[in-house]
Amino acid sequence: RKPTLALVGATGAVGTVMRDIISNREDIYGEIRLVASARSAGRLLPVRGEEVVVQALAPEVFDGVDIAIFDVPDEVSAEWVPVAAQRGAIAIDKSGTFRMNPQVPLVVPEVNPGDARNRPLGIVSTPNCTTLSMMAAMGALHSEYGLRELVVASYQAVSGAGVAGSARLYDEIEALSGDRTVGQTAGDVRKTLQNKLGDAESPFPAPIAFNVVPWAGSLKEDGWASEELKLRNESRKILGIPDLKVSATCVRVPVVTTHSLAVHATFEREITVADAHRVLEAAPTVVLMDDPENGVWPTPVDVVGTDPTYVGRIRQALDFPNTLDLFVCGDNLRKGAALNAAEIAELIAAEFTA
Ligand code: 2RA
Repeated sequence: RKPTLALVGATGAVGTVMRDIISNREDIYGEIRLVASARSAGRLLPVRGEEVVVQALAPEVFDGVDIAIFDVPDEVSAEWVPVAAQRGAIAIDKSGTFRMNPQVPLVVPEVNPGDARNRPLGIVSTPNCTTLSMMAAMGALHSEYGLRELVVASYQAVSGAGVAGSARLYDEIEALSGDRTVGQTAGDVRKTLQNKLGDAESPFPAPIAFNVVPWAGSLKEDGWASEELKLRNESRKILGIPDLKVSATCVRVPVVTTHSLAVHATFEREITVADAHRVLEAAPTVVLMDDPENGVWPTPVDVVGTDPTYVGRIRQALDFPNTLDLFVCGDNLRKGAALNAAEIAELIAAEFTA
């Protein structure tokens, strides 16, 4: 039978992309319920070409639901994912709440699809978008060459911080445009933003237009940002390498959507650029864009709105044997969030129709 699907957080940045993705992939669901906070209840939103009334989050909305995809803040997931599971739905959760719980699989369908079947709590987690941006590529390389170490710098888009993140970048760019002297003196960008935008709240701890901000997420021990620790812990769990060495620096950049990562990856075995090309060309969800002589490499503006993981700038590290340096781009709202959750839902939906 066709499973009933609930999309929880249907009105957010990821929820909007999720409705689009579900509407454009194979139609495998019976009913689709849209769920959001009480504030959005009653709104009509399109999915599969039909307008559907948004329902307020409540225990009863999960009655009769087979699969519930959650894209809501951590604290909302902590409260409501167990409610959905208890009411019989298999919950696919995008938040950070359950990802590192040993009883909850953390799944990237290209890398560890089998893990989705082992879900004693009825919960499957989907990774953070920063981790996801490189997982299809790193999983493919790991399966042949054995990954040992990752040193990563991220270039994260503002929509990773939701609708408010994109809105803030557009507001700042508008406020700064027109004055061709701004950005040339320390403090002038902050001053102009203060004059034009006043005390309007920003999701970022520093101006994001005309800037890069070496901070993403919340403060954790010893000065680490939560995004950096997620990259480490989640990569280990997804790839099944508990002792994978990972060090990351996460940076927010003035890009609307699509995260990029500069990756320094060390393998058990010697690996050449040609080896990496062969493996990545064969990986169905990876697009190789690596022809530096002709200026071919991925950038966010060429990648945004598409599904694959794009890889370029692959180089054999000069001073590090068994190590490659490469650059990865992935749409943080699609593969980084909604698409991965939709793909997990499809794995689970297949159990209903099998
Ligand atoms: C960000 N990775 O980019 C986060 C979103 N979960 O802010």
